[in-house]
Amino acid sequence: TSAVVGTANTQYSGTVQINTNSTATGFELRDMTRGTGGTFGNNVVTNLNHATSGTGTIYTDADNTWGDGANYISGGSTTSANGQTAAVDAHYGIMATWDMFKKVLGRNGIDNTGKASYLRVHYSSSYDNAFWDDTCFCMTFGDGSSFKSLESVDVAGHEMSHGVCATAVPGGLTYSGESGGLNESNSDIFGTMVEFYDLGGGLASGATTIPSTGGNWTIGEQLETSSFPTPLRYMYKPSKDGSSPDAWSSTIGNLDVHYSSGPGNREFYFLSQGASNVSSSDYYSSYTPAGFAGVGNDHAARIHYRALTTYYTSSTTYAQARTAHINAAKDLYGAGSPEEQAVWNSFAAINVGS
Ligand code: ASN
Ligand code: ZN
Repeated sequence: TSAVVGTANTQYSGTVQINTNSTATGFELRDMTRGTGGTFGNNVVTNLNHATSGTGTIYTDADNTWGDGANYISGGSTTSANGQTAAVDAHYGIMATWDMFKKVLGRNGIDNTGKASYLRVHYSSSYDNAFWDDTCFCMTFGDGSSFKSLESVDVAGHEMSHGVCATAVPGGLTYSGESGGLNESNSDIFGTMVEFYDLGGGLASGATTIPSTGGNWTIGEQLETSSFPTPLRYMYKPSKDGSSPDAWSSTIGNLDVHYSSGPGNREFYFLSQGASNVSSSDYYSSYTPAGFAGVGNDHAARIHYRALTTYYTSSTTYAQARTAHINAAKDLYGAGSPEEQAVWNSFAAINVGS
């Protein structure tokens, strides 16, 4: 077998080049260039064919041109059955995520030793979610029902980032209470950074920085349908989802982790973009300073990553995260740097340490 490059007609990213494997009988959806060891020896994509357990079957193809680029809505006019399009979207999303972590942040894959993962698609029927599982070291995607098929780049990046968090923080970041909100927020932050990296051409160019324009600050906007016509989450103003708070309060740990993530997402948005380039109704809370400068995606992502990998523990709270991010900004950019100041401002803006 040998590493080759195929063509993929994706649902969410257009026609792209993907890394595949040439075998004696055809081609395999196996990335010979990313991941070693693990269950399959490299990152691969498998077809669950609507089952809810098992490793699934690795996708194969006769001509190394994959998918049909159709706009799949399970239960809608176009269903994805067990087709390749979902598989190549997932594959592409993890290629971009893997490279963003490696090229920008210097992390060797999910666990920093390059251990391969696998991606299972067509989980169950009309399943409206995707998830990471520590025990299989794998990611799983449903075909959607209210949502389109779940394999957008930001969602793939979100799921793989759960694996990063689980291996980067000793013992993992406990998935309940405030630490659970920070765990979810970490996945939304890196899922969004992957989207900016990808849309800025980072995968093809091997860029070592993350651009600050070209992506967006919502999660799952590509999955919208007429029955669910909004993104899953709004990082710049979490309360737009109707359930997430914009700022920390002492009871935030009682919320579902996908809502207690809101202030963490908003803090990162402020850290990157500052608080002056959104309309006042979109950023204002009584804690928000009149306006302050952001440091851009690249520096914000490095600060966040250093805080996560160097200072977080399994029980980190919002107040402890603030200290972690201040220390990370000092380590990377110096005490008194604009980056350190932006961390103070961005946490104050979510009512932490204000
Ligand atoms: N898609 C969800 C997530 O990754 C699944 C879950 O609730 N854990 O957060
Ligand atoms: Zn998550």
